Amino acid sequence: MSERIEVRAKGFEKVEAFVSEVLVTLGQVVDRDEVLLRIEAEKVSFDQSAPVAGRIAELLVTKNGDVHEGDLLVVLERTAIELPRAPASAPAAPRVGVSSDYHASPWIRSLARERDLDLSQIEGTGPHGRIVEADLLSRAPSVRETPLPSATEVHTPEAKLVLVPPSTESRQLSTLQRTVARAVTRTWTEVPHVTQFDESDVTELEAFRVALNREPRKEGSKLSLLPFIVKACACALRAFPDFNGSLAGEELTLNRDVNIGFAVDTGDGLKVPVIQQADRLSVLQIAGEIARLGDGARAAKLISTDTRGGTFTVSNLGGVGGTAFTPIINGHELAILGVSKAELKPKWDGAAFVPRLMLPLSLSYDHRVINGVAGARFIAHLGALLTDLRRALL
Ligand code: CAO
Repeated sequence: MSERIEVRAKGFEKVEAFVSEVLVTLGQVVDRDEVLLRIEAEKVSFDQSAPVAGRIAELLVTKNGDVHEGDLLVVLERTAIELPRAPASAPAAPRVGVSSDYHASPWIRSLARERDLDLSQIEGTGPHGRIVEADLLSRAPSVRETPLPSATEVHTPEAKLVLVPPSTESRQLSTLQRTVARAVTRTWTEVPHVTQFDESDVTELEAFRVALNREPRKEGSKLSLLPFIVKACACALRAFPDFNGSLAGEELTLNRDVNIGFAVDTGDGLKVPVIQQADRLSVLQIAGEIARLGDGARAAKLISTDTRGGTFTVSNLGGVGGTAFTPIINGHELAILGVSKAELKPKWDGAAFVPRLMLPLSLSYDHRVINGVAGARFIAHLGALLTDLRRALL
């Protein structure tokens, strides 16, 4: 009569884990608590021990295989009759492939190696004279400071420490976060992105913006840098129509309208409302649209037409900080502009270093359609427009 005992992965919810070592083979007889597998998860290793003594009836994992919560790892066959072992009084018979005449699991052998202990000099106090962990600890008593839990331990060359599971709390992603997660995963995995970095001297533009904000205006909305950036992008897209397209399968569509989406942090997730026909709008009109759509996004009051038809996206993190980032292309568009925080930097003007306000630009584009030269030209053109928006009139 034999009883089958399933050994399943436990404690790996929401953790990426894989088998780093398989320490047993099919048919092998193991003791209770003998280590069967070593599992790596988030840079720490866990030992999966045998819950009972028995024979390995099924080994369902391989080295480097993924481990998920609840996976069946090993099936042990526990026999009613005690499994054959060497008698305790007699010296243990050498196992095939093992040159020593002591009885110890691979885990004990590796511990002994770590601690530089000679197992042939240690008398085992386990079943049938098997060397167990306590026998090693009596030789090196200082290594463990707290009692051993059943199966979760961290191993370092210096010591064996008990892993205290981190205190956690979990929550479900919101519907918006799930939608964004699916969309960015698709684009990130399907579209070969290249990100081109540059910076634009926006000293004069910023001075112009500050001066404009001091003027009383009917529209009322304060001008940030973003409407100028959107306007410059719209002009650049007119000059480089190949960036204003979309790719579906192998079919490239170039859009006649320039509809620019901009990323809004809603607090609950990311939304990208779209400024329709941005190339036909003035900077003040664009600022009005940004205010309207930004408020609508944060209040969850956008209607479907507010988020449709985008042909290019701007993600401005300049109000937050950072020097550069690699934005992920939105939907089936071909490019996206990431903007980081403008900073005063010393620039050589031919005679001396002068302080200039430099705006970091990060342009990600679909390399299936846009090549590196075009990417570099587009971002240089955009930078020149931001340095002197009068170029938009040309
Ligand atoms: N560098 C330096 N300063 C910048 C800047 C930049 N790149 N961009 C904006 N600023 C300044 C603005 O000019 C404004 O300055 P003043 O207070 O002196 O007028 C200030 O920062 C605040 O701007 P803002 O963030 O309120 O306004 P905005 O028009 O730049 O942006 C909006 C509006 C809706 C896009 C923004 O509120 C937002 O949600 N940003 C987050 C975008 C995001 O999540 N991107 C990541 C997407 S990828 O995960």
